[in-house]
Amino acid sequence: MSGKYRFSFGPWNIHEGADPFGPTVRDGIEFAKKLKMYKNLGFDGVQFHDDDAVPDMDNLSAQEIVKKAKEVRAMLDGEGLAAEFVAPRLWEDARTIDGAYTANDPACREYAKDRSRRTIDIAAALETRLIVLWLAREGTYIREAKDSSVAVEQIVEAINGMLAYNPDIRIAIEPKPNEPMDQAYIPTTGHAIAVSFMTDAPQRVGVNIESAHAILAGLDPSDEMGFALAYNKLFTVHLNDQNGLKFDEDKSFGAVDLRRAFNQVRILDRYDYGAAGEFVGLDVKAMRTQKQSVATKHLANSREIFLRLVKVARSIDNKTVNQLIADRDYEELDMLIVDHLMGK
Ligand code: GLO
Ligand code: MG
Repeated sequence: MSGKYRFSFGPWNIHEGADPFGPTVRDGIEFAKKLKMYKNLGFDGVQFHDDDAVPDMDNLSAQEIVKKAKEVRAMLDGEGLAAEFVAPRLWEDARTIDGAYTANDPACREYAKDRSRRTIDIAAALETRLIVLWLAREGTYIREAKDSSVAVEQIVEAINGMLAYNPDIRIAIEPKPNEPMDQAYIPTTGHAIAVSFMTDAPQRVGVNIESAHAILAGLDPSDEMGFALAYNKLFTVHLNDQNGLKFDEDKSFGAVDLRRAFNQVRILDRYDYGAAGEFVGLDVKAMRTQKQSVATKHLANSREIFLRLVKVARSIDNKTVNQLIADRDYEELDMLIVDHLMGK
């Protein structure tokens, strides 16, 4: 059973612990060393930002970028790892201060589109077809700064450009309602799926649902997943956990609300998530307090919690569940689920 799911995380999920109020608390680990940690932790897939694969790419030619990315492909081969996706990092350069595809300055929008084409080249060199778009700065700090209707057209136009640039790629939009922006233009799964239908190839545009992002939008992650599954658009997931409405915490999966995690696992397992090659992706951060030697436990623990919840989900007495649903005795169903989660 545990063989059925393949797990992935990004190199940024092993990090030095800096936050907006304090510096790093752990040493950096070089990329090649991080790659060596994947298999030991039980992971088969690597999620990439474009510049995780090709650092300093804005100062390299398109040919140089592909050459570097091919070197990374060889490193992955050496470790027996797959590249799950590549995401353009469109939130750090000075040209993305006011947004990337929705920047008010056309030259900045052009930079974002060009950078996205380089990301696609990197994905091809790493032998993955999946591009993740976390639209970090596509939104506003004040309502009057941009036109929210034009912004949607600009996002669709950028996506169409990417789809045309390489007919093999698929794009998973990762919605998030806020942070770094006050208000993001594509805050939820519903928005992302609606955008997909405005593009030239809707079947190639889906979503990456992050548990914490759904929670920040006041929504239940498992229902968001169900919605995407109904549209055949759940291209990948970013599982983690989140303690209420505050900054994006990226806690270990299931660490805050086990029942909420259980329901995510239950719907993924019920709909055979992974059967079409999807990875169970994590986007989790170690606590700042964690010492260097144990700063990967959040990854191993999240995976372990997922696999244990698969067992829990599969061992539920569905006959009784169905009877209680038929009887509309949801109090008893509630108790049955809680009992089951408590090991009874
Ligand atoms: C931040 C996002 C971020 C993305 C990553 C891949 O809130 O979750 O971690 O998932 O940059 O695009
Ligand atoms: Mg994420």
